[in-house]
Amino acid sequence: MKWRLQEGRGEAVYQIGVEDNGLLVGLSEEEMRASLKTLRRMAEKVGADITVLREREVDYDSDVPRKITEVLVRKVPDNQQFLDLRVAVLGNVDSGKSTLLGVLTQGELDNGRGRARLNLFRHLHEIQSGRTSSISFEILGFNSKGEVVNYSDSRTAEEICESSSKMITFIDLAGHHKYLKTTIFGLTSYCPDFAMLVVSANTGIAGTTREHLGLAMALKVPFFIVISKVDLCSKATVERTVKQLERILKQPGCNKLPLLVNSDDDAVTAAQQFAQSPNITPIFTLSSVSGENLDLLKVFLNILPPLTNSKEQEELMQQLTEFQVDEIYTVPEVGTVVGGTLSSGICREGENLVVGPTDDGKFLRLKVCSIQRNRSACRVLRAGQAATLALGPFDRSLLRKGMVMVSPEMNPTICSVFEAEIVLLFHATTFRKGFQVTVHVGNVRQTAIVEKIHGKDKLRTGEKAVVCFRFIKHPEYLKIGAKLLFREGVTKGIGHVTDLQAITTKENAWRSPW
Ligand SMILES: Nc1nc2c(ncn2[C@@H]2O[C@H](COP(=O)(O)OP(=O)(O)OP(=O)(O)O)[C@@H](O)[C@H]2O)c(=O)[nH]1
Ligand SMILES: [Mg+2]
Repeated sequence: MKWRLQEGRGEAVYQIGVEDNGLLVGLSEEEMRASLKTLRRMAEKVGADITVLREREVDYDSDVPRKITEVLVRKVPDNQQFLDLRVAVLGNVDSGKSTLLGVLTQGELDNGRGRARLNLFRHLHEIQSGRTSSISFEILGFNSKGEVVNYSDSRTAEEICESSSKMITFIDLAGHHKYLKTTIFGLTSYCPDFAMLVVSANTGIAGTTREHLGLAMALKVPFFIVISKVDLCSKATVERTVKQLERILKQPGCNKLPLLVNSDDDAVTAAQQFAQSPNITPIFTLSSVSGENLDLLKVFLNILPPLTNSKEQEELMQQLTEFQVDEIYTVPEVGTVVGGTLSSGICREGENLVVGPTDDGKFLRLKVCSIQRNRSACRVLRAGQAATLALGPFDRSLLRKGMVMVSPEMNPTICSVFEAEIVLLFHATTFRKGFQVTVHVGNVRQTAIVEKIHGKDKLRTGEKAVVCFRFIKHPEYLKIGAKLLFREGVTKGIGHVTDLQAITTKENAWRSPW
């Protein structure tokens, strides 16, 4: 059990009544009771909690009824407060993303006129227009019994963190085309484990839905689908939208296996199969107004495991510290605060790091004064975790999104010129030398100019090539192999970084800005 929990990063599902070779023999009531008792004792020994997910009767050659029970065992690792997952929320404008998150995280149903989303908005113009334009984070916790912990019975994020053994952080993104840049940034920089694509039942696949679906696929973020607003239309309309989605998912370009979730049992199966093969795409049909099927999504989210295994996680933690700066704030009495994700290593309170590159390619010293996760204090941050770091008196104007904060011994390679192997997905004008595009790589977002296309003069839709780009403003910190996405108007492409023209940062000994 210890090993399995470690493998599953704190979670494991046990099937009792299934033989090692997969034969569904089932157990009699008496045997099941004894087995569960043993499992419970094992769990107690390692400090884990267990929840029965479901019971099934099996058709086995026997007079007495025999059952199979599936049990979720969860143990929060000693060095962690809770298990956590990040889910980016995608979908067309008005499909009901913010509303669904409002309902999940506040615990109260919507009135169909935008009540539930109010707490999620960050700007006055968002409240007035009802349109999300920025990126906001919402948390939904589950306690050790698999029950939801949210604002309905907790007052603060800190309270939610304290009572949860698993925490899902939703990244609410904007559906409107106007904010696509911000939405791509949300998807590339916050390293979500999963994406949830929300489609309104009454409009079906419309507007930016296809584009968002394409983005999740290009960035290889496993996704599941929520068809919202089923209260607004007939069963037949909902079915039509499901069919439309299934057809698109099965197309050769997507190659997904849709799995419609209609019962608790389906939700358990969906979570387990999804974890084993991200090609499975669970589909939920629900309403944030009537609450129909909302429970199925909760069952699914409670069991959904992280897809990276503990070994990859260990390896990342062994590397030097690297924190991606995604947001910058000034907080009264605290000073400059940055939000982002620790992509590798460990970061402790009081740690000295360097941040850069600045416009002239330098890295500056700074000290991490304190760390917060989900608005509560945290002493140690581990690879993969998102957090906000307080930097005390550090001058905010020296920072920008897209910078990294790294260990001083890292000698980060920065570059203005880099090469990438790309596929041109769509273009309107000619893609050739001199063309300018917005390049997204992780949290880096900058206009770059095409300097050279290897072996070709120009590129056509669907063609592959190695292309040399130059950032027009300032150098960036990039890594070979990083996924890249670029666009300009309707021109779009994806690929990965293959080579960098490194600018050495060694000679510019770390400067102190104060
Ligand atoms: N009847 C009904 N209305 C819903 C449901 N979900 C959302 N709505 C309404 O749909 C409208 C749009 O919802 P939002 O949550 O703002 O949509 P969004 O996807 O976040 O939109 P953007 O952030 O602009 O991309 C609001 O008026 C909601 O009250 C639902 O399940 N049923
Ligand atoms: Mg919204």
